[in-house]
Amino acid sequence: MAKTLAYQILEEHRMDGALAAGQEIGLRIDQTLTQDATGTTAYLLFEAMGTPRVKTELSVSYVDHNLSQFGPENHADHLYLASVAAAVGAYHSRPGNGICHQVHLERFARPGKTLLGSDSHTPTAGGIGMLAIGAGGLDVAVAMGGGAFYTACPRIIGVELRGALAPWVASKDIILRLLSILSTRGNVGCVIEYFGEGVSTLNVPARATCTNMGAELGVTTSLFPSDDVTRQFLAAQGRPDHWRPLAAEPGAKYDRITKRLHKEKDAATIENIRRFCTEVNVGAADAKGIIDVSFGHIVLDLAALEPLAAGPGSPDHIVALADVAGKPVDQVVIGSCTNSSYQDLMLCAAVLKGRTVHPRVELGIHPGSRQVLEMIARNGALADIVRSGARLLESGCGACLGQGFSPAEGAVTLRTFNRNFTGRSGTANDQVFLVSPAAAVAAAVTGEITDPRRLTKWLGVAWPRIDAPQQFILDDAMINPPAPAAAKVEIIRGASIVKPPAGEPLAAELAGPVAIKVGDKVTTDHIMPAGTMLKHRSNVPVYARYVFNGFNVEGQPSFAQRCGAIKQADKAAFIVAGESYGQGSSREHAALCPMYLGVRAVLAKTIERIHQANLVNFAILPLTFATAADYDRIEAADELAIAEARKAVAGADAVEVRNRTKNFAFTCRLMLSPRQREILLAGGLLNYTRERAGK
Ligand code: MIC
Ligand code: SF4
Repeated sequence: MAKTLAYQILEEHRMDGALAAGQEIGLRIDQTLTQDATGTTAYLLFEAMGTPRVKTELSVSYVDHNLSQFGPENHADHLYLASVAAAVGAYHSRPGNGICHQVHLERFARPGKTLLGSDSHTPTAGGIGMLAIGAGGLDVAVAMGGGAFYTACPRIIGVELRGALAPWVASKDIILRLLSILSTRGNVGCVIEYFGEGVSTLNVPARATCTNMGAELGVTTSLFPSDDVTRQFLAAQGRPDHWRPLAAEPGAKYDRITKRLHKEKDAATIENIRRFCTEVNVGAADAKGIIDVSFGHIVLDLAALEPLAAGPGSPDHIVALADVAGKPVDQVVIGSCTNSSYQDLMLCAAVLKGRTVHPRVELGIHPGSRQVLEMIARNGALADIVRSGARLLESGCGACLGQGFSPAEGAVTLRTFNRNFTGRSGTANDQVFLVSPAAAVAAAVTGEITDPRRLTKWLGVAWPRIDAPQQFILDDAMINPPAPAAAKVEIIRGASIVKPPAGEPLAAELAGPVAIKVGDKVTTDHIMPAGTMLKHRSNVPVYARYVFNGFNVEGQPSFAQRCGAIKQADKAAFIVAGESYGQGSSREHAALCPMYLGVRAVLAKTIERIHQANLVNFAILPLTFATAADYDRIEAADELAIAEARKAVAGADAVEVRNRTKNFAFTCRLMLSPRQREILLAGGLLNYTRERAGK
């Protein structure tokens, strides 16, 4: 049978398990990446495993997330990361060198290889034809030690691109359109594979914008073929020998996808599935309005795409830019691993040239990497940006995760980022629209949401065609190579670098109160906020004080304090959640810190892939309601009990949970692979890995 591209790479890297969708497979990982916010824990866990040197072809430790350096903690992280990378054989990309995904794409990503990164946007490298997956730091640490990465063998969603984008319409609009079709829910265990004649019209950074934001769909990764455009990009990056042609085999079949949707709530999504997917079947609605919609592959006519935006609150609140045009804008930020490439910034510079940022707007620009910054500095585009009044921000993540540039309450801000979960900007009541660089810069000069296609007519700005450079400026001086194996390297550990706590083997019975009940789409940003608390990542006891910080009510005990009392009473704490619990980032602190506080089980309607794996890795039972309505019957502080927790984890697919307060029992599913069961019984992946190494 003709194979998809994803299955070709999976087959080349399979170490364990069968290549059948839904089955757990173990993959050989060629490269890993970590960043500072997840990297300190990943390296501390790697050290705890006792492996002296990394065993991958390449491991890179980036510093890009927390560059604010208020207080000593960030710098202490940088010193630890630089020294530990040198000691264990990893490369270290120093602060200032750029955002991990952008730099990895430029300097290291290779078609046909596998990459595991402790960051959910690792799939950015899929733009070059690499199978790149985001995971928790502990999974990455295991891969650095040569262990397989375990994940569900994916179903493949085919996305056929036809034609070419019109002027001012961007690859960001492709992925926003996909978000309007697939939404952020219900795509767990899938891979997006792009194909079709439209692929060759997109340059590598444009492809990477699509694969980057595939993370918002909740898919395992996204993948483009490796073709002549890829070859040219790698040659311009001085790496022609890293190219390898790759594509799906002719006649490869993509999976038929079924989504459970709500007739009214998801009406727009259903309509889009009808418009953009092949062979659509819409089932009949049940008594609760739930419909099964199944469809074949997605077809996007690039020429017909229009500029889009994701409205405040979620990356899948998609609106046509033309429909919100005219809304006054207070702030614009261009950057992030989604849209901060050379081409992105050149387009912005061309619009800003000879103009001043609109009087009501503050414009900030984070170049994606030092390479991008140097390119625009040397060709003069930076001068046009500076002259326009834009504020030049560091080559790093910055505003994307609330490290500065927070908007005023209620202020309208347009960002070229990938996430706009409420509060992520650092402001509780934020109004963040996610848009393409073209739409962002259009708003920056007009002071209102503007369809960028109107710029030509309104301001006489000709659409600037930005060609891929024949040669990028190459300088890896800010990437420290590892020290030779025989060298003695002192690992620098500041006071804030604290060994992460180990998990406890699962108890026979779990009993205790619901420490919190939350609704649908609670992201890891809600569970474990970044912002000003980010600097505590290397110190779990301190960072754990902020779990569910946004849900804490002044004058009442915080989530951490409630958990403290539960722990003192020698009970287990439970979390009850709605749909898509843990969506968003790979941050394992959203599992590690609750584990530290004594949380032993999460009961949710559905749990997102990376977070589910992180819960298992940190010995928290990921349970899903067999009957979604049981969620409504539980209240915060209810006492729950799982009498046979250990026995169920050892072998059952379901477990009975008793609500002792309201005196009823209900069933939860335990969707676990045999390996995950062993991990939970052992008290987490670290204990499990150590036990196996001992054997
Ligand atoms: C994000 O974009 O949410 C982050 C910050 O990059 C996270 C990683 C983290 O929390 O450190 C991610 O995407 O995984
Ligand atoms: Fe950094 Fe934002 Fe990308 Fe996360 S999404 S890696 S915070 S730029």
